[in-house]
Amino acid sequence: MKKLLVLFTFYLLNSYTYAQQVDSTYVKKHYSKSVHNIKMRDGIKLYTIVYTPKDQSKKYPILLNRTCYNASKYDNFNAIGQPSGYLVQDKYILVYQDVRGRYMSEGKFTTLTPNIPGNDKKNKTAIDESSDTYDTIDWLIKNIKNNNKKVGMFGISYPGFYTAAALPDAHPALKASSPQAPISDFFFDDFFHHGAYLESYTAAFPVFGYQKPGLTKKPWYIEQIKRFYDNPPNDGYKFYLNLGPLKNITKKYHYDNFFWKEITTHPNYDSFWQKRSILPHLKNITPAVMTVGGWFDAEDLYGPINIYKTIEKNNPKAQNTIVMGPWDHGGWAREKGKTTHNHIQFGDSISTFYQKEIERKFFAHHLKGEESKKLPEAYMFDTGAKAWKTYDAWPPESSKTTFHFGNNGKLAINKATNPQEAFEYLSDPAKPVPYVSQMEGLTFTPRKFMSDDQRHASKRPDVLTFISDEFTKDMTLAGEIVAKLKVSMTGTDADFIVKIIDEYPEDHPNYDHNPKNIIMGGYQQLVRSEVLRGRFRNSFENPAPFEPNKISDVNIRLQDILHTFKKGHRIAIQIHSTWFPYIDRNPQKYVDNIFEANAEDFIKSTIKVYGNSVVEIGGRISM
Ligand code: PG9
Repeated sequence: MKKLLVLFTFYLLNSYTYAQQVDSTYVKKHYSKSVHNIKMRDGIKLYTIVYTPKDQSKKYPILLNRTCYNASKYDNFNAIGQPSGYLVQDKYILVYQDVRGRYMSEGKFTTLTPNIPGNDKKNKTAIDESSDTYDTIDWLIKNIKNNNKKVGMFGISYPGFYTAAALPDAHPALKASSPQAPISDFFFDDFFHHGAYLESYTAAFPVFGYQKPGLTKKPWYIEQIKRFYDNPPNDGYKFYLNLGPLKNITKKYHYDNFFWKEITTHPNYDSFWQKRSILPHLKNITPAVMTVGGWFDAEDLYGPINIYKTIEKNNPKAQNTIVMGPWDHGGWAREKGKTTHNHIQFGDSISTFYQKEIERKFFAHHLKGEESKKLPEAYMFDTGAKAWKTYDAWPPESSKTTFHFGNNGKLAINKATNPQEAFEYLSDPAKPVPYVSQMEGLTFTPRKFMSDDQRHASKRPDVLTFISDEFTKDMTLAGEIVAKLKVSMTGTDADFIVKIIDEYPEDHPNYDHNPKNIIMGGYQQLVRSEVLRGRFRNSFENPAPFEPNKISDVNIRLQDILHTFKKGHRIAIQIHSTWFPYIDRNPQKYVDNIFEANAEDFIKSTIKVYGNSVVEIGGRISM
């Protein structure tokens, strides 16, 4: 039990914890704390902790963080979590608030609160995160002493969603907003990826699936988490395979979880999910926005990229910046010295650089009027060159590179080959492709796989692997990625996973942070990957079965890339149809709702990918 709590707390703190350059002694010395239950327009009170600089000789901006992950973890002058030590030392009025229905705040928790357009203050029932933030900011600037009437917001993950959700109809005092690893839409972030369910998230559902019994500073769902973690397996692959169809998760674990019920009764992109996307509401944006994400963020990579792009499209004149670094989920808030993601090293103190030179200057400029060079439109880390690059547009006006599949596993670049008619494999849901190269236990959320070695997959007959010649000079791919596949199958549904891989030369040196068995020579590093549940190939709202043995188009948009394939490396592309237990297994026989499928619905299927399929990478690409 204690181990469970430690693990769970570690996840929450570690996922969103800034490097702790300051400790509670510093905060206690320089800040005084007050606690307020701020009344919203419908009368519900939200629990809000405020730290005000003791030096009252000047006025300070407010930095607001709204969270579903327990504002009280910032009690006792803890600065861990957010903001970074640089911001704490620069002195702001630091505000942490439990969102409606969480921990010490009143009201009912709603999954990804739908935005109600128009912040009509007269309508006391039109409640969403925009109205709650508006009312909070209005109260703070009127009641907290010595504030300079300017407010900044930021948050990582779900708190990143609350930051983005405050942008529509924003309070005029909101001058700077930084959604970080923000969820934008649960059908593309976190739990679903293009219709495939992320089975690797299954143990996380208790966090969001039970309304709290009253005001509390402690998690109320530990008993439900214990259903998984009381006796956690060593091998998640075997655990979930033995569990069988998803309906057994409902039976054995989440039988009383309202969020699991929402997920399992809305398997398609219906109005339930559509109205929870924040993207359609990102119009008339007034604050400066700096959206931050990690290229290896397995949870929310779609979110930051698409929040930035949507703001850019709807508000071309907005001050709108995107920052993407070599991080996993919220990695920019942690400084370990050497920046690594799983087996790969990217450089030293990259999070510190971001906190000190990018984030700190963003808020100081917009909230304190401090001079600083205008942030570039895009501040992007090249994960192959392992260096920051700036762009005045994202995606950049770079040319598109087209990859063609050739015989004998060859990958041709910008020139069609004359391949065999089709490449085929037998996809068997009873023997799915493992999504990680090493055995791992239960995941609270998936992480390591985003830059993992793919040699285990290359060896499998149910994985198509196409590899280029060795590069004689560096090749940089920057921008969007679309896989335009032509496929057929003996079944009536299938998933398609597409991976972009950087194959290292055989003499590549090992990294000293890895165990001895991790050999970097010949490493096939995953750079970008995505899945599409084939039934959604024409529409996420209206799925359709495949006609057996009939050629169909399946176009898959992967998330963006900035990666230089160095001289001596190769690029590889993999295509397969199972990816376990990262995502659930497609029965490959069309059933209306896979969450209700039975064991006998799972069938083998011979899948063909035709030679005239291509993958396009770079610049802006239309589907
Ligand atoms: N990606 C984080 C998460 C959401 C739901 C379950 C588990 C993790 C987050 O957005 O907070």
